[in-house]
Amino acid sequence: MTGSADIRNDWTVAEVNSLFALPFNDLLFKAQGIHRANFDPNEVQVSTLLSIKTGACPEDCKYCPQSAHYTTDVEKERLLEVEKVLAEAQKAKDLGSTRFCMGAAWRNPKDRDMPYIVEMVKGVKALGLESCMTLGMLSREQAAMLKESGLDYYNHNLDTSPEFYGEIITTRTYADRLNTLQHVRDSGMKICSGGIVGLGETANDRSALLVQLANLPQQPESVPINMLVKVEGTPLQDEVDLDPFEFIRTIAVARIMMPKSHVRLSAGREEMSEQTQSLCFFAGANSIFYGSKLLTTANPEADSDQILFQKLGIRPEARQGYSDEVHQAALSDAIVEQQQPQLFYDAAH
Ligand code: SAM
Ligand code: DTB
Ligand code: SF4
Repeated sequence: MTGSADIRNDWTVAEVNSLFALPFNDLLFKAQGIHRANFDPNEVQVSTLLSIKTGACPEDCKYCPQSAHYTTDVEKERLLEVEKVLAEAQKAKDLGSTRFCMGAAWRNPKDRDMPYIVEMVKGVKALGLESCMTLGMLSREQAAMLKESGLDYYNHNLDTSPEFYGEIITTRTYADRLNTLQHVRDSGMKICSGGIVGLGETANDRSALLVQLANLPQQPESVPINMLVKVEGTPLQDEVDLDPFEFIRTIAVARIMMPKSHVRLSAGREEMSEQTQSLCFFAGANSIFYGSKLLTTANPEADSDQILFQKLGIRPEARQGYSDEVHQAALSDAIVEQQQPQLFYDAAH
């Protein structure tokens, strides 16, 4: 065990399998109890994503519409200009987002890209937003440079279990991913790392992924759980749907194992009912991507999320370190604007 007393880094797959096997109500009750002991259960952190460099990626991740190995409808784009990125960050802020996450379809950033990346981070920070980037593998030096420029979070997912990983990605190894996470941790940035479910993995693989994440020397501050978005042209376009209850269970088990991390109900919300999403919040998810686009695929429109938050009495979480409402105001205002008598009625009964 390391770190805080209630954080464990010695989980076993067998033990996690038995959490998954609990009756649904027992599992959700346990997860909700742990959630309440660590977070305000009615607050959800809201992040907005932007693809700053789209398509033509040399990696072969079988789920990904941006891989150059597959033919999809994704339009390739060069690295966006800094001004354009900052204009999108401003829009995200106006909509009430507190974190701006920039993603690039790269194996790793090239040194010639770094000056532009650094300007983007500085600009996003100057707007008063938290910043996150996901650019592929990072060297120790690149991680230090990003930290120096003010980057708060770096996203790099383990995606699945070590055992199943080779079925999904062959162009970089699990060890490469763990190395990048170590460089990010050593730089002092916060880690955002999670995975995807619905890739055709087994229940044991889902447990093994969560064991990898929870047993890192220090648990990731942010844990995105993505449901596969099946994109035409990718090898996983016809993958069988994962039962939504299995997805909700995955969120609940992540919450139990990583009690102080934000667990993000990440890709796949566009295909989920409001009720499935609500059970994910009950199971301990307390972060979402907000805004009509993820990187290349659709996400629920901002106004439908505002309505969902209002129905559930969920408030957007303030930016870390800001106890006041400055950064909450825009989204809270938007939610108030969405309120209608019928919704008040629903919320009160
Ligand atoms: N290229 C960088 C990398 O892979 O590290 C950053 C961007 S990549 C799109 C970030 C993550 O998005 C992946 O690790 C994967 O978990 C998730 N992702 C990509 N395509 C997805 C899809 N079709 N459905 C769900 N999640 C997806
Ligand atoms: C993460 O775990 N999910 C986000 C973010 N990190 C970069 C990406 C989801 C991408 C979904 C497919 C797409 O829109 O291209
Ligand atoms: Fe490239 Fe990232 Fe997509 Fe893999 S997930 S193909 S690394 S953009």
